[in-house]
Amino acid sequence: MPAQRRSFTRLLAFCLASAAFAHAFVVLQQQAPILLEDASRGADTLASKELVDSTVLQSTITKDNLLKRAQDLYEIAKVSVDEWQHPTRVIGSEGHAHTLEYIAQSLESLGDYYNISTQSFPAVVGQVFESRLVLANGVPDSARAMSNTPPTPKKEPVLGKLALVHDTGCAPHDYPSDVAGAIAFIPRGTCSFGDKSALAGLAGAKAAVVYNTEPGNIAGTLGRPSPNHVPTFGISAEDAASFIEQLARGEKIDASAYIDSYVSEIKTQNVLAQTTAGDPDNCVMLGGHSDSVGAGPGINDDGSGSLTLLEVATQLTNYTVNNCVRFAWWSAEEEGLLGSDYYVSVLEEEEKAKIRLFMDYDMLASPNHAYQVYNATNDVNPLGSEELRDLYVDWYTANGHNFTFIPFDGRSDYDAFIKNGIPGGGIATGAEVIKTEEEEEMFGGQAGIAFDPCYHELCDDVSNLNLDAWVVNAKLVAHSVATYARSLNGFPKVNRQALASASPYEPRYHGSKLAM
Ligand code: DPN
Ligand code: ZN
Repeated sequence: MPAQRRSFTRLLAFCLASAAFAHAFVVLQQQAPILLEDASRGADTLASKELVDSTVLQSTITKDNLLKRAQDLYEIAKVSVDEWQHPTRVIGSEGHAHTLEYIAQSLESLGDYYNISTQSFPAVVGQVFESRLVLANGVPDSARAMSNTPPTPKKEPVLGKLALVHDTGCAPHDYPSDVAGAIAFIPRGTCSFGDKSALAGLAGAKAAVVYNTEPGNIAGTLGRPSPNHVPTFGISAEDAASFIEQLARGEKIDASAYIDSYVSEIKTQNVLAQTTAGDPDNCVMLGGHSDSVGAGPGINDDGSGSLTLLEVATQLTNYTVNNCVRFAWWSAEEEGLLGSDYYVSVLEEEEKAKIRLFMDYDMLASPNHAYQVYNATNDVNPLGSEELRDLYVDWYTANGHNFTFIPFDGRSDYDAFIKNGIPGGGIATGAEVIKTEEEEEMFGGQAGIAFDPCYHELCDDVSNLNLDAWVVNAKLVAHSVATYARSLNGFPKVNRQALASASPYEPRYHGSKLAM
């Protein structure tokens, strides 16, 4: 990463952090008795507004407004072109920094309807530009540099003997003395790739190769960078087999490793906005993610969700609410749900209790769309998830739209909420999965191709949006907000005391998802 961009990112992080601090300061001041007069004046203005109503809020959603926002977001993604050679809003890019600014400034322009804050957290960014592993004069087909690997020194090849590591390579004594100055050859399993790389580094290895112990390749990440990491590859069990045998027989194998990459830990930010009106002990929360992948501008994933939130947040300011509404724009979703994970991880128990439900809005305008509802049932999710699911079902049904249920399997930002006892759910329009004949009958579009053929690709631009599906879903988002902002009567309350003894969970799509 060029130093110039790094310093810009740092500057932005600083500005956002300062803005958050300034804002927190203002909030504190408003709560001080001396400013009570101001606060009550604000309340008068709110009281003169009508209570939010679903039909009315839905009627404020227009294709023009959504499209304009998508066009703006694409222009923002283009700010990254200098450095990325294409539009992107990946964390750490200027396109993402400008996305955060756009969200924060749009919210700030809404006056004092919301308390706005940003929340900084660490995330790793990295890219592998080029790599090559040579073992005994041959290049194993399956060899791939791991994500977040450091480059080889001066981005030049390192040479050494291949040194077989004992057991799983998860303890220092698994690394024999001949690892020093060599390229460590380590089996997969038990501990993370990052741990293996660091132990190899501590044993003096110049580089490391982790080989699979089950059929197939390894697409892994070293996770958080460590000064002990060495340049690290993964190879398949098939490619490794003959080398393991040769090394076990005591034969020597020459190896060379080359990686051109960068990796660094940056700060990125979630943006949050909470209505000043409404019962702060009973909040309706919803979120989308502000970041895209590096490959493209992410206008559907998740421009569509995060812009819907912004539009609904804007329209909501014309009404008052009974329950507080909290909007979140998560960062680093694409790096493994980092922003939402961080947010929930630092919530006190009593703060968790105030979030009555969390609604996830990730990909609402896929070009070959289906109307998908997360099948969040109460038997395996916090109580209330199913009521939320049924709100979506009832709305699609009442408005004459077909829908399908999709697995509520933890692949988006709702996961940290439900794992912490907060009811959750959401809707989506599909990513890489291929549309079936039956779904073509239900939703139109084309069977045999993906719901979003541009998922995580450069072509996820404005032309990738299905605007009609987007409007439908944005109205449903408005409906969900209006319904619960008006009343949570009858919406179940989670017994959080009973939860305290709940068992820990195995995350699947989180930051460490590919680490072992
Ligand atoms: N929205 C996708 C992403 O951020 O990469 C993840 C996703 C895809 C979630 C399909 C649910 C279903
Ligand atoms: Zn997404």
